[in-house]
Amino acid sequence: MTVFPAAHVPQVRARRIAWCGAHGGLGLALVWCAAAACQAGPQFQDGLRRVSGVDLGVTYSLAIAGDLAYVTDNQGLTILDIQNPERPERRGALAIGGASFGVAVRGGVAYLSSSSGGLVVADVSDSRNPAILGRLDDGGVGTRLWIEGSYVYMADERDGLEIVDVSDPRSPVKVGQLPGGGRGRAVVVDGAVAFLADPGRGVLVVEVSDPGRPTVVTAVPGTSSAWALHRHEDRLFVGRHGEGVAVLDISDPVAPQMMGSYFDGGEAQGVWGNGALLFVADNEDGVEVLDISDSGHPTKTASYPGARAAHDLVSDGAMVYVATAGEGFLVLRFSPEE
Ligand SMILES: [Ca+2]
Ligand SMILES: [Ca+2]
Repeated sequence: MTVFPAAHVPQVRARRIAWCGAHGGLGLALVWCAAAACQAGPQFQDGLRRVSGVDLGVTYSLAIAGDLAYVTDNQGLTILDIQNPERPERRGALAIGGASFGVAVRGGVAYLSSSSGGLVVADVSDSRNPAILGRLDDGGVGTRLWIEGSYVYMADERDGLEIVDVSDPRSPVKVGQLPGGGRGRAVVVDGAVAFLADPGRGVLVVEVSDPGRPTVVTAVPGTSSAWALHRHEDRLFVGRHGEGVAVLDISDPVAPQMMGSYFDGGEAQGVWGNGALLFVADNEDGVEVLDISDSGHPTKTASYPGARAAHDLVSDGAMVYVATAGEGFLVLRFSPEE
């Protein structure tokens, strides 16, 4: 649910585009994919640099839309203007009566999970004055979520996966829940299939063609401790808490195949990948960047331990926006030529 403005494309990227030729049309992420494919030998050197930060205390998750970052914390939501990444500015904040561990934003509306187990729908069209439109409280611990069509798919530490009809934002209605619950931490939806990260059972493939009856199809072997998810094209990136990251081939979404994995300590709580790079919010290890141009053999290419207690991140392949417990919101820049 993340959109990046073209203004965030760094100069180094422009040089690589010229070198490799045109690969436009499918977004910024493909540019890095193409750039990596054009080079031989070692592709990246350690090049993560701190750009700026905003001390928000403990932050948990984030979404980027346009020039704004939506960051969740112990009070709920803080909105930052990141048009100038070197000087993020606070816009507004929204207290929801507790912490929020996940956020998605679409069309001036923010969907926030609540640590008390429900969903909060907020009008953020005026970023200086966000306001709650509606909420659903059903217990559990809401974590990360995904919006698709009229539904929010929310992972829940008690209820597994919940599907909420938000066609009326003032009155969200839960229409489906995983039978038996589960420990949901993150969810990605791809058509009729949802991938749910459950640290107890691993990545669950859930059939969601009938939102009223989500059904587990399979659990992917080797993904126990699954905590974080990000999808790019036919690959699903999995952060495994205390077990590193895994790359899955989901070209057949109901039968994911393990392509490769990497672990050198840390607790991968947030992941963001494209064709060539995988950014990891590795909790006490900070932020790490893996070269995944060979998905079968990920290798670490950069790290920034200073992003202490990194919980989640979003990137466009160059700018990296991080929710941490150590310093709040951080902006890093990945420049592999440095
Ligand atoms: Ca719940
Ligand atoms: Ca690590």
